[in-house]
Amino acid sequence: MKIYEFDVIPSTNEEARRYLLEGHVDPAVFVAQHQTAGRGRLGREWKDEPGKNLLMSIAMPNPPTSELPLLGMAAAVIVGEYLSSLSLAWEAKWPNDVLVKGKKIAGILPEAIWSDNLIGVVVGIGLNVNQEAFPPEVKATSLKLELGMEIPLEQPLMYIIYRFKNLLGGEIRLPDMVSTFKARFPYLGKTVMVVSEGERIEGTAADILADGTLLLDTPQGEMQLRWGEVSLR
Ligand code: BT5
Repeated sequence: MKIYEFDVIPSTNEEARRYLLEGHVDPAVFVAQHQTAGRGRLGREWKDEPGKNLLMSIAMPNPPTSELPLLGMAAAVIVGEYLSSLSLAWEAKWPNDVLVKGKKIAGILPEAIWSDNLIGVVVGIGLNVNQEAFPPEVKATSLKLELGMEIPLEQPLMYIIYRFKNLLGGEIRLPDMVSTFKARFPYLGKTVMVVSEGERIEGTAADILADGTLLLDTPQGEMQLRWGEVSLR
């Protein structure tokens, strides 16, 4: 997979999107030392200290699925596997955050890229590696804060690329990724509040289905949610 490296750009997802719109047929990776307009979901910001964190996007003209929740989950599990290799315990927070001791260490942004048709998918991954201070309003941590040592950014980068190659090559099965995600999701069986498409829904987190949706038992009946913000009640 070709790797395009940048010092400072607005957003690696944006660069990957442009690449797909140019009509390339091979998957590629975009990495930056710093983003000036790093994106989260729903117009939120992803912040980084220059040179400290892994900021990457994978452009896939032929993704193994166009189900974005599934791809986001697979990316979260891949990041989680890397954390396990460092003996770090991690949790998966639906739809696709990775937490260590309840603090966010990685965020994932899957995006479908359309022109007339769907032309591909971009999966953006931000992993906090060597950054030690975060804005107080963000409940975040990093590898350095958890491990007490610096990690070269190439290490998680190469691991993630290797596993995405497995995903594209069919050596990773998506149902297995969903199972792992589910096993790491600490809210199953608990009463949660989900904010989804502007609505607040309370219920019991009953299951994560094969397509990555969250099944919520509510007083009004079962609901299947594709995206949302989930918190414990
Ligand atoms: C995400 O959004 O978690 C997806 C983040 C994806 C970032 C990557 S970096 C490479 C690629 N290029 C991009 O432009 N984006 C992707 P969301 O679930 O909406 O979470 C965003 C929220 O996380 C913010 O509103 C903050 O509260 C918090 N946040 C911001 N920066 C953070 C950080 N470095 N670590 C932990 N939390 C952070």
